[in-house]
Amino acid sequence: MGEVQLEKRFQDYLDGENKIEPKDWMPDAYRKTLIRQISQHAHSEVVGMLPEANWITRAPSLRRKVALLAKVQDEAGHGLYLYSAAETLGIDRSELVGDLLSGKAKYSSIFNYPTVSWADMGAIGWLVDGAAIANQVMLCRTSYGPYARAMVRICKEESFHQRQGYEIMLSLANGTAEQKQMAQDALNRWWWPSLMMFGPTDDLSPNSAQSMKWKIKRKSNDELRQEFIDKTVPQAEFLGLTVPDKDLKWNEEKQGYDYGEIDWEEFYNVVKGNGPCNKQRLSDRVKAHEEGAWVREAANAYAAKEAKRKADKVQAA
Ligand code: BYC
Repeated sequence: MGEVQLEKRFQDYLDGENKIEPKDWMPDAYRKTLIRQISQHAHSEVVGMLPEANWITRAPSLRRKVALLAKVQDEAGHGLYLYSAAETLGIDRSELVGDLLSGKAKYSSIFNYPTVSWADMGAIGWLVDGAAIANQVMLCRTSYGPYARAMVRICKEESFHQRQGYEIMLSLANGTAEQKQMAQDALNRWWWPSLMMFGPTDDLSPNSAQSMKWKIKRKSNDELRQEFIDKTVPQAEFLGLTVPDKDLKWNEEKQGYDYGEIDWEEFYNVVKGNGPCNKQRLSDRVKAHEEGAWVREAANAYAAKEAKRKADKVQAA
């Protein structure tokens, strides 16, 4: 069968709502797009541990510390599921990690902002994990089987993360005037960067059209951003906090909120590596990778020993 026919059969298969599995035929560009997206997603989970890990030792109570520790640990697990999903596409994890550490690979812009107060732990859980859920629920139906299955488990854990953050915001918002102000300041800091997580507007999103056709993405960047805003504004109102957008207004006709202009210059600047914490995040990852070399070496030595033991056993039998 020629390439054109194979591609048509592939598209028909997707249009029939079937999942693509690792050994199925797929166009090269589909494979590349998935490797790009899944690895960026994995890197985001791993780099995403850093802003919150910064507060584990300073959590205000044992209960908060335990919850935050569990959340940060979950993010490491998400990174591992996603690297495994990417590996099913024929790429080696060390290559992906190498691209992250050299600064070649992208990860979510949101993790290049600093966490300056405890309230940021609340805002991250509520807004950042909230935005992640909005995006990831649709990815549970993505067309590539291993990615879709990883997302189901990740989404369950993300909803705990979101509630953990909202509960911190609720305590602060119902606390002293100073605590309420901390919560408001955190909302002010994280609102706009959270909206940027969904990526550029649809007309400026180079990958969207093809990814939607291949059913990798099920909803567009703007659709998801709108859903997130519509869900989150009432949550801010419940907290008694103000969303920092003077143009935010309910639009009866579209049954959704109109919102102000996102600062896309800031977004592209952060994506290019010039955000407030890009350099620190990368150097922290490089340091962690170097310091973890002995663990990888030990695991490899153990795997080699086990393989030899098994081979010797077979030979002896
Ligand atoms: N930041 O054509 P577009 C978490 C890039 S972590 C940086 O729309 P696409 C958590 C984009 O990659 C959850 N770059 O792209 C962890 C593309 O660049 P290239 C993270 C961005 O892929 C710890 C270019 O801009 N979630 O939950 O169709 C603690 C053009 O964009 C961003 C995921 O990764 C950005 N925000 O759509 C707490 C979800 N946005 O590669 C929480 C999986 C865009 O062409 N990813 N770019 O040079 C996706 O769903 C999609 O990749 C996106 C972008 C919606 C993000």
